[in-house]
Amino acid sequence: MFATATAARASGLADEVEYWASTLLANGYAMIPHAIDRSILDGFHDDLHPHFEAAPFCQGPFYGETTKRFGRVLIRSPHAAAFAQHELILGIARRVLLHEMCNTILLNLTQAIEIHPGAPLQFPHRDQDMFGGPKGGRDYMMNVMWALDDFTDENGATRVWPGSNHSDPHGMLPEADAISAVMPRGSAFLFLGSALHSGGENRSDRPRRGVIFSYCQGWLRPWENPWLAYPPDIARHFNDELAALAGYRQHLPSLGNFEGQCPSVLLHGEVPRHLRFTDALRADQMDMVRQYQREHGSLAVA
Ligand SMILES: O=C(O)CCC(=O)C(=O)O
Ligand SMILES: [Fe+2]
Repeated sequence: MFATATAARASGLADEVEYWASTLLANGYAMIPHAIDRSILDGFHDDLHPHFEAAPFCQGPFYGETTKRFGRVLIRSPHAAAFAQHELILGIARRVLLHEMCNTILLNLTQAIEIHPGAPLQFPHRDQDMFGGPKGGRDYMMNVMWALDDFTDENGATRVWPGSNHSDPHGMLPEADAISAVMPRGSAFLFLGSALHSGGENRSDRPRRGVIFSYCQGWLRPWENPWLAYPPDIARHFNDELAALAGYRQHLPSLGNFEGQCPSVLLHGEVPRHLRFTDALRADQMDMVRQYQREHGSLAVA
């Protein structure tokens, strides 16, 4: 009975992941209304409120001088984990970002953004331009903008150019083609790293609060340095999946290791002065190594 219910739930989740991932890949964005429990949303907002109050306005025309931002959201509220580890959203991120050469995802950043009245349109951009690799037909990252307030056309809802993930990765598009992510608080607005977007203009008399959780392929250097944002003394209080998302996991083969081991070794008890370097290879790489050893008569073949 339990197994059947679990299997049904798993296949329901897989179908949902497929639905949202194909919408996202087709249009460059997808909006999931009311994607989190109201009580979690309220608790999260209450915890972040003093940080929004205390944060200084940003400097520079991109961040916006009438906009406040702060990072390290996982340490600002115990509710942040429910957003970072949202089961459906993680499923979508994995579906969109993982492939045979990319076996993990990372939190690319967590960032709270408060756009104040009078803020102008933000410069339209594609977030994956932070990464220097080739562009066009590939996605290195996926963003999730969580609405802490209702997002409206007047208060600076994020804008996106539908289908811009398929257009010239370096080109701008007409202002008139942008749409606003108008959504009730608690909704999640997903957009690809290749999608042209920007913060909206706030013509209302109240600030607009949102929080971005973004995910990138695990072989990339995340925008927000996770090991400084969440050093081992902090990350040891995270659950295993959250710690892995925050960088305490290797991307095969052995990328991001600590003394030849998974960096999660730093989160559990005493760390020995010397650790044993331990292979963490992709299956195809391990096969090649074993094959080589067989052909060359190595004594070390297991
Ligand atoms: O605040 C927003 O709606 C979007 C901000 C954004 O895209 C960015 O700063 O990269
Ligand atoms: Fe952006």
